[in-house]
Amino acid sequence: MARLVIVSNRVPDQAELAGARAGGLLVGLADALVPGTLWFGWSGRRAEQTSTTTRGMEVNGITYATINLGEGDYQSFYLGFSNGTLWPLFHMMPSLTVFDREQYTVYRKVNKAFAAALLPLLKPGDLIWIHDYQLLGVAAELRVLGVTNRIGFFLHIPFPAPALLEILPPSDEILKAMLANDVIGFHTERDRAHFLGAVEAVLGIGATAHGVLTLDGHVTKVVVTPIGIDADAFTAQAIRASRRVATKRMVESLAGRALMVGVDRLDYTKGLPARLDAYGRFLSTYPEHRRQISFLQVAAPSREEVDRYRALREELNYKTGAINGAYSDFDWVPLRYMNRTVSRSLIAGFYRTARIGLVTPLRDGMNLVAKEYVAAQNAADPGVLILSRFAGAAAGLQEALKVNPIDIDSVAEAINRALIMPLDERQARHVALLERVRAASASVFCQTFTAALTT
Ligand code: ADQ
Repeated sequence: MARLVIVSNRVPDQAELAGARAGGLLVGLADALVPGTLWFGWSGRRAEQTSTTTRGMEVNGITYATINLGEGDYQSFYLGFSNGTLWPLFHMMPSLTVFDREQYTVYRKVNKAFAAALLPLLKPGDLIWIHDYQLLGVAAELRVLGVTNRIGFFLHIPFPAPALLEILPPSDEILKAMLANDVIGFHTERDRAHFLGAVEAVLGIGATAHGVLTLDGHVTKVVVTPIGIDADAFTAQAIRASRRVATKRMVESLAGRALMVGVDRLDYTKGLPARLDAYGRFLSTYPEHRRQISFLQVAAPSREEVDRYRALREELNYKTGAINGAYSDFDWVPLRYMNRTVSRSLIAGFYRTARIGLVTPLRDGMNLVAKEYVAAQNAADPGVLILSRFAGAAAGLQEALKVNPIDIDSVAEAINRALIMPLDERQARHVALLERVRAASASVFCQTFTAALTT
């Protein structure tokens, strides 16, 4: 079997490999990580200059090869073009999107540096699988260096509607660079349609009925391969977690009240201010539920060097104070807000305890929290998933209560509906959802993508 070479912006560090820290990519790729695999990317460390050679480490037969990023490159490539331009634009938030030509030049330079550092590690027959928006140009740079291996690219975030992509000044260069891949994968049909529409609108290239594009004689197949989790393993983890002292203490602290849980990276795409507003609206509209519910929101710190993220943290602190100030009683706090990373094992216990999982991003590639929440439930007495229709996960989780996250009244209504939902309806929804989460698993994701890449 061909060796798989995974290329991503960040290579997991020791803490992520040990499961102590959040890492969506690691969860989704677990099945592809067989001994012999090579994983190449940034170490997460900054140096004076971006490295030209890699440093290797082997864990369980998998080789992790990393480079460091120069401080200036980190600012322009990572914080700048990747997270200040592509991240908001691809999440369809044009008003938050900034563009700086110099940052884009550095983005291209760093993509080239990734390709150059990877080149000496490649062998004939390797399957190269590149991940995410930071590395849109790596396949094209590898082709310039003469690499003829099969190369695939998977986008973990949404792909914007064509009219939005056209806002990006170098949209033509970026799309052309992407077409140096042999396979391009997206989470949903909507993302794929947006991409094909953008290629048509910007480059004038139409796809065949099977989503095949041809540029200068090179053929690219565009596929939909939604990422998933290992549901059975997560169910087992949640059962173990429910027996832990920490989970028991959490249950005791609820004093018989229903728990609602939200788990996110602290990011403006996750819709957290609107979510807190919706909870405030719920408490004011349904006074009968006051004192009967406790909402735990975990928000892991993320991209803290960026002003917008700092401002978001302040806003959430303020809103938390306002809700608790208005509704708390001496023996009841309506909102528990944890602005820190919590281990997966603890989170699994929170999910299982929670009567409601509240997942309301404004826009999300997939959202694995929705799938984890479903897998963690006790089938005999399952909780209810409230899910934004703008998460990729909504395309595959029909039995969730779907909401538009900016319509805070509809979210408040959904919370009420979930709280009063009879057991038989909760069970029927959960059986169906669990089946869907098990079917669209992490291993199916890896297998379908690598199969498309092989043929
Ligand atoms: P993320 O935006 O990071 O990922 P998501 O898919 O929701 O988001 O979560 C990834 C993992 O991080 C999950 O396993 C979750 O449990 C964990 N996690 C999230 N918040 C956490 C917290 N506060 N504390 C501890 N763990 C936390 C990107 C895209 C998504 C896409 C994934 C995978 O933005 O849309 O689903 O990649 O493709």
